[in-house]
Amino acid sequence: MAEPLIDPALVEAHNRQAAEALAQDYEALSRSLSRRGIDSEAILARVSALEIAVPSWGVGTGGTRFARFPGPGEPADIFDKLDDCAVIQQLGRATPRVSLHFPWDEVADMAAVKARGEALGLGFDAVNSNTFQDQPGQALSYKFGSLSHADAAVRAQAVAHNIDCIRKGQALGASALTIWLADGSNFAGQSHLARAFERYIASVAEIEAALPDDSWLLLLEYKNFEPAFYATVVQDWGSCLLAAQAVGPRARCLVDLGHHAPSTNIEMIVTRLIAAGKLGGFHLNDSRFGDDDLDAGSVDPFRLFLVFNELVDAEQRHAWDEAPALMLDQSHNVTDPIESLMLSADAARRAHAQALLVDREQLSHYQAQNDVAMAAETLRGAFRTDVTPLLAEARRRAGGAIDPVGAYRLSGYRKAAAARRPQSTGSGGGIV
Ligand code: AFD
Ligand code: MN
Ligand code: MN
Repeated sequence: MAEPLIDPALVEAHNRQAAEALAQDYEALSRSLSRRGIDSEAILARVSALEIAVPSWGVGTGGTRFARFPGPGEPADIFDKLDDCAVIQQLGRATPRVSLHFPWDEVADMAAVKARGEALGLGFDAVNSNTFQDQPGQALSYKFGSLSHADAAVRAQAVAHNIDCIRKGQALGASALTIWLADGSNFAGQSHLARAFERYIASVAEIEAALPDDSWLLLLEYKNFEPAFYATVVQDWGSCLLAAQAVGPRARCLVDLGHHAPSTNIEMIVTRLIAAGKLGGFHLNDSRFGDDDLDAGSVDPFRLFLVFNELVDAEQRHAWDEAPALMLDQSHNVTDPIESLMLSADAARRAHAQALLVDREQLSHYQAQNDVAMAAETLRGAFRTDVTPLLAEARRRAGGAIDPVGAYRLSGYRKAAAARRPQSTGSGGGIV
């Protein structure tokens, strides 16, 4: 990290206080893993390599449909956001890239954004387009849709915006565009379901044709409802898969964990998309009802583990050419976003580590024998393993904080940001 925003001496001093206990706990964990035939150093190396992108919109305070309660020291622009993302990376060492959102993060000089990111040791992940809001001065409204709009002129405007996002992504050194489409209808009969989907696919195909080269991917999100409640154009993984298949090899599906009905078996969807060669990436978060955008693993850590379990299994089967991209997508109404994002990244690495502990040979054996209890217990045994010391040790060795939230609170970063940054006033509805 070229320019640490938190005093490294503070992190070091904070780490020193916890170092002895960590050494003991990591040693104890290593011993207990070794009794299971697992080399903790190998798991630590794998976990340290797991990178998760942070959404630029995640470092601001979100809201509900009803209100937004701004927090102190909220970032005012992309440069402030990059600072906050750099703090998350400095302390957590799991999130080296930022995913930008346009036009929210728009500035005249994208090279300056790239340069600032580099100075902070940050790279750039997938860029995100926004056709779910009208922008000041925009010629045509998205009130009744964008890429699937009945009017070709609105579709053309939305396509042009997405292509502009790709160009901005190129300037940043990104290599994917993520499209989340809010298009849909609230009343039966409002929109022609089949034609709206065809129009969406045709628009996405135009965007795909504008991708710079084969290293670029188009990540298509699906979402079961909201803001349209009767029929969302890309409402589920089936629609998303059909679209990605129709558009071509560079179009892939993005699984946002919050975009399913409660009790949906997301890990099964993951296996199907992998089988189709169409799993492009994830937006990690957690939810109880809908698109709650809560911290990853905060409601159902077992579900997060089961998703990572399928990813580890697929990797070991060589089921893909390219691992799916991991990104966080969350919104914070009642927590400090920096803390929440650090905790979510930690939850992702935890689930990954636990998934790496699954004895797959043993699991296959029990599955073949139809030994249901022991097959289930094989998974649960891995999930029950407390890998906290391993995650902390990975951070410590990478120069991060043993306890990122503790170090962050001690640093007074938020207070200093609040003194420096104008208080954000927006208090209307704030879904992001
Ligand atoms: C909204 C959508 C979706 C998307 C995000 C950023 O539900 O998850 O990724 O906005 O565009 O939260
Ligand atoms: Mn998302
Ligand atoms: Mn969402």
